[in-house]
This record gives sequence, C-alpha cells and structure tokens, in this order.
Amino acid sequence: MVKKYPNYNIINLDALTYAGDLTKHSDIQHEANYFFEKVDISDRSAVFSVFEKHSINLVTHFAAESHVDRSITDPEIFIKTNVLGTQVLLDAAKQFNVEKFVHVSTDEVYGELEFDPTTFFTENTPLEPNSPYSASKASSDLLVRSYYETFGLPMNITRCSNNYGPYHFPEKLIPLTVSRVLNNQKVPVYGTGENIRDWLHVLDHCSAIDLVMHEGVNGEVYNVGGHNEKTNLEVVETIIKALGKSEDLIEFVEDRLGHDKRYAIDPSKLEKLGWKPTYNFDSGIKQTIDWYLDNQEWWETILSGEYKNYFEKQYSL
Ligand code: TDX
Repeated sequence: MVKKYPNYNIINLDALTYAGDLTKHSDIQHEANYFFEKVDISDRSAVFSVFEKHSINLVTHFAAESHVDRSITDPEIFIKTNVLGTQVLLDAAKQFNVEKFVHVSTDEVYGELEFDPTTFFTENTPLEPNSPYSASKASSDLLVRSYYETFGLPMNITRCSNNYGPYHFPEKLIPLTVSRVLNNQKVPVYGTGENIRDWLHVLDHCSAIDLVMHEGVNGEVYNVGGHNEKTNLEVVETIIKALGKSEDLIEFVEDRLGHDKRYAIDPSKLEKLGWKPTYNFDSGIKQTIDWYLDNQEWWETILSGEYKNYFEKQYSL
C-alpha cells in the first residue's frame, strides 16, 4: 500500500506484542508517506491522539491476538485486545468521521464444517465460534455491524481463511513446520492430522483488503479464500518433502481442545467484486519455504527468545 499509493499517508499503528517487530518494515520505513505509531488499540487516549494527529480517513483493522492455542490457555488478553480494542477503534472512527472502516476477521467465526467437500462457509453461514479466540473475533464483528446499523459508520467485514507467507510468526503451523524441519526437530501434528484448512497467501489477502477498502459496498461482509484445502498432514508432508527431509520428523501429539475439523471458503461474492488470487498452494508454499530459507536469521532470533519458553510449555518435544 505504501508503494502502490504514494499519495496516501499510511499510518501503521501497532503495539509490537510478542508477534510484532520492526524489521518487517525495513523496506518502507524511510518512505515519505509511511508513519509508525507504537500504540495499543485498547488505549483510548493514545488511539484518539493518533486519529487527530494524522487526520485519519480510512481504517483497516488487522490488530488482534490471533493464536488459538494461546486463547485456550489464557483467554483474557483476547477479550481486551480483540473486543475492547475494536470498540475503541470504532469510537475513534465514528468521532473522526472516517470514510471506511475495514474490519479484518476470520472464517473461524463460522465454527467448523464437516469433511463433506461440497460444503463451504458463505457470508450467510451463522456465526458459531468454538474457541475463545474465534468468540472474541465474532464479538468484534458484531460490534462493527452495530456501529454501521446504529451510527451509519461506513464499514466492511472481511473473513479470510488461513493465511501463510513471509514473516508469519513461527507459532502457526506452516512457519513452525518449516523452521523445525530446517533444524531437524520433531513437528507436532495435533490428533490424526486429518483436520482441513483452506490456505490463502498473505499477498492475495492484502489485494482482497485493498479491493474491499476501495470498492466494497458499505455494510457488506466478504469472505476471502482461494480454494486451497489441505489436511494438516498434507501440509506438513509437503514441507518435509520440499526440504528433502524424513517423515520421521512427524510426531502425532494430543489434539487441540475443541479442534475445528474443517474450514473452507466460498469466495464467489468477492470474486464478483473483481478479486482473483495470484497464488495456488503449490506456488505459494514454494515461495514461502524459499523466504524462510533466505531469512533464517529473522526466525532464529524469535525461536531463541521469549517464544522458546512458550514452545517448551506447549509441547514436550
Ligand atoms: O503445532 C501445531 N500442530 C498442528 O497440528 C499447530 C500450531 C497447529 N496444528 C494444526 C491446528 C490446525 O488444525 O494445524 C492447523 C493450523 O493451525 P494454526 O496455524 O494454529 O491455525 P488455525 O488454528 O487454523 O487458525 C489460523 O487461521 C485462522 C490463525 O491462527 C487464526 O488467527 C485465523 O483466524
């Protein structure tokens, strides 16, 4: 967005929690239209100051606690950031009369699908979140809807499938597998590995958000996904094969509590708006693995820091 829209000032508001770091911004940090503000979205006065200082007129709200496993062991921060933080941003957007508020949500708010490959989440699927994480995201979706219905705040909600790609924090399945396989460490596969996720390259997600921000019909929800369904075991095996390692690295571990069976998106509403993904799973996973090979220092630094304690507490591998 910084490079595509040189006439936009882009304000990046981020609390830099455990999953954030400024090295991701190194290629844009010196651009004249890029500004960074280290702010927690649940800090009302700090958020309002940023809106005032920069005369914000468009908002894309990505800020969230996003890891399901962490929400099972410690749900409170999910409510604080995802629910209360969203309400603060909505109040600021209302106060400063923004022209569009794009709320980035997740397909997990719909709950789970059975393994029947002919069924998909549509924008009309009822919300049935199963984890504290997805319940917090569904709650924030409802708040956004209410600000549209009650106050006329111009908004869209996007619900994407599982993202992957460069700079993905290595607690999530794909970067966790790539980094552990490269270090010849066991990869924990929950349960039988038969659960299905629908994989979306992060850059295809970004192009969808760009389109919705500029063309989305106010008040509408758009699902984002590219028909790339894989079982977790298929994903792990694909990565092991691409890196020329042995499947002995796979370790089946205790299943996640409330583990959703399958997610799969029907993206036809967004396609009608003009969205087309550029990656399929084969090209996307190859590009992602290459990126992790080329950026070993970035993820090695994370793995040797605070995250190490989390991983050791989470798994006994
Ligand atoms: O070590 C693991 N072993 C394993 O088998 C991890 C971390 C995950 N899994 C399984 C659980 C899921 O079925 O892999 C699948 C993917 O897991 P995650 O990467 O944790 O993603 P998921 O729970 O599907 O949620 C993701 O997609 C929707 C994001 O984390 C959410 O923020 C997003 O909303």
